[in-house]
Amino acid sequence: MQVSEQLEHIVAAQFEKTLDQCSNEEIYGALLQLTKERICHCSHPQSQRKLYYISAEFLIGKLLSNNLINLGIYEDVKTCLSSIGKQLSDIEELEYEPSLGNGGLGRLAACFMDSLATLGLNGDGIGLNYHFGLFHQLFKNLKQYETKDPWLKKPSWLEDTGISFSVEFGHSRVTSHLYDLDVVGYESGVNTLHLFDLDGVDESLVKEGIDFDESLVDRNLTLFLYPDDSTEAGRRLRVYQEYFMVSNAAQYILWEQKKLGHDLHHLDQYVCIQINDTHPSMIIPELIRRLMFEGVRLKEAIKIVSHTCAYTNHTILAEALETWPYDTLADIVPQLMPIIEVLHMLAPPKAGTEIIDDQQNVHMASMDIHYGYSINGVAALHTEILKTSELKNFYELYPDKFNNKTNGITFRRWLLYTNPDLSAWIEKRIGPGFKKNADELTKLVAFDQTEDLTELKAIKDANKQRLCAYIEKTQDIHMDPNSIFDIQIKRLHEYKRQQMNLLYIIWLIEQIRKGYRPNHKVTFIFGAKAAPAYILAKDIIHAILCVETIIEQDDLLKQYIQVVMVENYNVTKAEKLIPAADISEQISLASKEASGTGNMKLMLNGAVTLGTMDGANVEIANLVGKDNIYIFGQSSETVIAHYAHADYHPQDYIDAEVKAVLDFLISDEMVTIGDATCLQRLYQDLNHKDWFMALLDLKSYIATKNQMIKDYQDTESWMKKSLVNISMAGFFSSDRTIEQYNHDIWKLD
Ligand code: GL9
Repeated sequence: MQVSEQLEHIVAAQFEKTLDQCSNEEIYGALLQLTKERICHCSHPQSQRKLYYISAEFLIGKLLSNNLINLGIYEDVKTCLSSIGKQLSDIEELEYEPSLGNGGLGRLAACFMDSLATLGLNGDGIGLNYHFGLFHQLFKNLKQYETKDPWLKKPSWLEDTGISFSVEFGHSRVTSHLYDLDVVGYESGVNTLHLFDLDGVDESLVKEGIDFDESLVDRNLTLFLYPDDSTEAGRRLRVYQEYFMVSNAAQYILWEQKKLGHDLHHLDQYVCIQINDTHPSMIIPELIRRLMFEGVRLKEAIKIVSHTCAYTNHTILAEALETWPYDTLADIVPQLMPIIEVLHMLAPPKAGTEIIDDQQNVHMASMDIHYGYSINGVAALHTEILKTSELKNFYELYPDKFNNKTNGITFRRWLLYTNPDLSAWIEKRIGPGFKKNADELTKLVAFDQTEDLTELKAIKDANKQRLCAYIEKTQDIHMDPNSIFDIQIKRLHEYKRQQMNLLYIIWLIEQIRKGYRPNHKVTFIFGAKAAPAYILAKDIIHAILCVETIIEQDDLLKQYIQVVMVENYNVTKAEKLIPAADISEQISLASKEASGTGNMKLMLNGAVTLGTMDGANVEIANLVGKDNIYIFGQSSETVIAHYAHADYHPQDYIDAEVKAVLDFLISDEMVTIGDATCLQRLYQDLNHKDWFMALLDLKSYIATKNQMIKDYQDTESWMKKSLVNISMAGFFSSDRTIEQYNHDIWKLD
């Protein structure tokens, strides 16, 4: 049936109207139903062996357009709507974004779901159905405030399966409820994302703040995406959520496998489980326990599970390598403790690889590594660092378990959807094959004639205009589309060094005031949320917003520079920002950004990277060559050595020029508009601690960024760089990543 015909049918049945009589809300409802009806005709991949990708986060973003694209009816729907004077983008605005993740790790899981379905691989996701996603960020008095983010509205993509399990804790027992979400592949099959929830969640328990009351666990367990691990209550909530997730996962997997008639003694032949960071690590003892309920003896259950589970490490930052006090676990999940004890005792006795350490802390990653059959990092450099330093002791025990899987992104969302004009430009030159085989993008390098590049520039300019209109509409800020758009969008974290970017801007302010006249206006765009309890991150946001205001109110400065901090950065905003970027800021302290995926999205959309040799930047640099990327800063070896010798002191890097930049933070003009306490704290930190070494690289950052702005003047040569970046981005398709996972780890046939 034609799209228009089907839509008319749906609205006639649902609302007794014709399409042109419908409100946008009604059209949204109808499109949802149309999509679901079409998905019913897609088939699930059917291999014997199945992957279960368990993750505490799936940052899926809005689904309507993505599903329409993958079903191949996006253009038809657009045309149909425009025939009645409507725009798909207006309808899309009505959809709430499911922000079920904090950042890259959750978004990666979502890209993986898309690629699994697209490649026809039998792999489902398992996670939690948080009622409130990552908080909504508001700026008030030049500071971040957090408000709740309800997203579960009707109509919704979620399907109630009626499936439920019982999950026990030390002091309570709860009943779960499973909701399923279809994940449609591009012109291919469909997989399922299973999101577990509680039966009796009480949304009214969330007042203004976001806090957890353990006595109400049967009503609030899945209320929010773990918001705060700075408090004991926050950490305990996390243990509750993690166990709830994996206990449901274990029960679901065994239920499904038994239904398929598979012999649980050979579970490892039929099932592989990917443990996404340490949040799902308790799946190991829980699955062992559940297998024992099914009559499998302990030793055999351990062996089966060890051949079933594989672990991905996403960061070397200690804060994310979870360890839980033994007593906390014994209190919340006492049933796991005998098994964790056994796993601890059976593991090879090697210093630094203990599951339970002398201080009675349980190390989740140690359990994953001893009892998983594969351990992977997420970019070549990151995996090397795991092997040679962070997980060195484990690597000596199990060299064969270690492997690298460089991250990727789905090109359906991050190119076809976000940048339709660029997609058309590409298709006109190399045909449509790149949509399924991203490597074909390399054919583009040949299209570097003036006409090609002029068109490419026009596309970038139009995307910048669109972003300007959007920012004007949403934040009432006017931006100059002819300025250079220098974009840093990612979680706010000291290691990502938004503060270093800010110090550059301050340096530039001081230069302009001394008489320097930049030859091109630059708009510095930030998008970042700070974890609610991360004080210094919030101070950095405050300082950025203060500088934004100072420039805005200064007639000289605003001719040359502007700072725009985008409020409530999320997937939807990323989709609008990325196609408009000229410069992609990837300036983490070398060794700290495991991979990054925003770097890949920006490159694919023609931005040129300004970055350190960190994470996947290293691979980007190798692919595009040194003329098409701007690299600065100290190497990861140097940085790791500074930490090892504890010999980094910010004072060693403060000369008169740097001092002037730092002093600006607590200058009268900052303190008059800002909060002196916050600004002082940031100032003191940078002067005396600077744990993530912003000052180490500040000078080379300034020089490299200046060079970049200068080079932008030569439009044709800049656009060539942009073209090379687009052409070489094919390697970063998540289809490639997933094929590698499948080939090396999952082996689904
Ligand atoms: C992260 C890394 O910091 C990123 O560099 C990496 O690209 C992604 C995906 O592998 O994983 N690890 C991590 O804990 N987060 C990452 O983004 N954190 C969040 O998403 C909150």
